[in-house]
Amino acid sequence: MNTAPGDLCRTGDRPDLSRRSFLRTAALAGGGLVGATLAACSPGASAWSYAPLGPTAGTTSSAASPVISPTPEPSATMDRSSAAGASREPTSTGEHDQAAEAVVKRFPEKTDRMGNEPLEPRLEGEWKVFDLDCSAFEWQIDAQKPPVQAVGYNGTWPGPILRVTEGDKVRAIVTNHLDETTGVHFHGQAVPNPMDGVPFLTQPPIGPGESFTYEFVAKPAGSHMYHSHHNATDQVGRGLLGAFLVEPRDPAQRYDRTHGASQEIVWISNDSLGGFTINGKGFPATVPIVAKLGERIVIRFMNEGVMMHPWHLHGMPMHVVARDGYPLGSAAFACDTLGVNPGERWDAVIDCQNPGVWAFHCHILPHAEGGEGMFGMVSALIIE
Ligand SMILES: [Cu+2]
Repeated sequence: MNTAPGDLCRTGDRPDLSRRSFLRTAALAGGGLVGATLAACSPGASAWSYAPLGPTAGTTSSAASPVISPTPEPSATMDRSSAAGASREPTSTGEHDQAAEAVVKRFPEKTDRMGNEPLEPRLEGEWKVFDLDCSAFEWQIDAQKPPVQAVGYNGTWPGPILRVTEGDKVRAIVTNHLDETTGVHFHGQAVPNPMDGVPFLTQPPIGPGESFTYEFVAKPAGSHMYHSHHNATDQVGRGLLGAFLVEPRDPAQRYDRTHGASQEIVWISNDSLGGFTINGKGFPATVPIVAKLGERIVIRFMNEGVMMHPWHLHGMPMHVVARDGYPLGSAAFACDTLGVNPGERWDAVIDCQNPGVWAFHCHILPHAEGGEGMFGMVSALIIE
């Protein structure tokens, strides 16, 4: 497992993301988010290729996944229209500037706990066993707002990252500590039908206090997810979701998915109870991606929400190499705005060649910026 700079973002401590460090980088960029030098952003650029690895070559077997997050509305009960923040009227330009600056100064804001922690499986014979406990808990989307009543796997939103290799025998023992029924779907996996996790269609719902064991052979490889498939608008909307990553067995194929990236970021969006979030957090409690100049990183975008989000990176293009776990091969493309529909996963490689603090946000503006500044689906790529 790598310990890339961004990994620090996953801990509550974020030692490398002190205000001093952030401001230093902002200064480097020429004045922070606003003042950052505009980059020559030419999507389609031919500069990027599938050529052999440069010095940034490394393995991306890391389970690491910095958690990024954005800030929704203060209320624990979600109202998407007001969560937009756009409805708030600043009384003057000065007040707007004050609020906008204050929220940026809080970034990256520490919250009590983060999701996306890797969960190592137990080995039982040739089975890789994951224990998943469904429970209800309070979850901080933003440190200055009341926590939301969440549900999740193993106490976090998103749940732990489950990582296996193609062909592994996977056993997931799901125990329901909720006071409601549930079921787990391994989204993108070619499981035997009775293991598909759709209550009343392929299995009885898992009742409170009950357990259900899912067993299947991991395939196909790629970026996948696991989530509730029962009362899902509510349960997934409140955090019953996580990343299920299947590494290709063939090392060459593994390269096709990461292109030697030294840092991997799982980026799960959601847009229900907690407002507009990345990995269960809203700006300024989202976690920036921190990379070294020249580093190559890969982002696994996953959308567990109910609406499409066009992710826009300032300053440099993204090179999209896989969709729903399937490598795009010669159909890979460059862009700076990538729409990710509900249920989709897209893998994008970024060559961090432009130093500075770059905004990285959903470009549906009511999901990201309003009268009181930025919120929700906003983070940053910090290239040092
Ligand atoms: Cu959006």
